[in-house]
Amino acid sequence: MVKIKSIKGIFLVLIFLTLSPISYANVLTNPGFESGEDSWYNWDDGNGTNSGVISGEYIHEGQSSAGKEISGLGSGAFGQIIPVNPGETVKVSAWIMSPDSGVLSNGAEAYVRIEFWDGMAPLGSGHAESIRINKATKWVKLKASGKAPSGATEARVLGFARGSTNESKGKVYFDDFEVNIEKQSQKRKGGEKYEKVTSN
Ligand SMILES: [Ca+2]
Repeated sequence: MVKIKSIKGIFLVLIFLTLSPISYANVLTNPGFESGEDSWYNWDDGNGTNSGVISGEYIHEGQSSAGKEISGLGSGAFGQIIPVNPGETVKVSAWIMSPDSGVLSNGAEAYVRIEFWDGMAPLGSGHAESIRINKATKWVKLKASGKAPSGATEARVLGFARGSTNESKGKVYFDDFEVNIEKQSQKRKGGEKYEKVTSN
């Protein structure tokens, strides 16, 4: 007698991976400049064209904001350094304005910028920017979002001011930054794969 072995059915249970973002509440210290420059660096590219001051003159909330005055060709920023891991998404928002008394003009512009660094130097990719303002603007919330590339250990969150010509000028104020870091977590559901074999 020949023993016949037949496969009556093959059951596959698919593997489901659910991706659910884990988000951290605002990770910035002193996000609204109420403690002056505490935890922020006030960077100017060295030729004095982007001096920055903590101001009580134009405020989105509280008593203070961070102001930059553009006068010519150059860049400057108020920045804060956030530790990140590759693959995490950095979401930034900030309020920005340019007053009638110091209208951004002649190629002066301001925006939110995210740079990813390896701890020593900026990486070659992954940076993100919001839209730019380049004229008198009432308080407006700008947003930018970037994903930390391979090798990233920190994100630099910047309120960026830039003059693109020698005639660029104007003032810009930043207030109430918010930074959330989103990390994707993988949950595995199921994971079985088997054959049901019946012998006759
Ligand atoms: Ca403030």
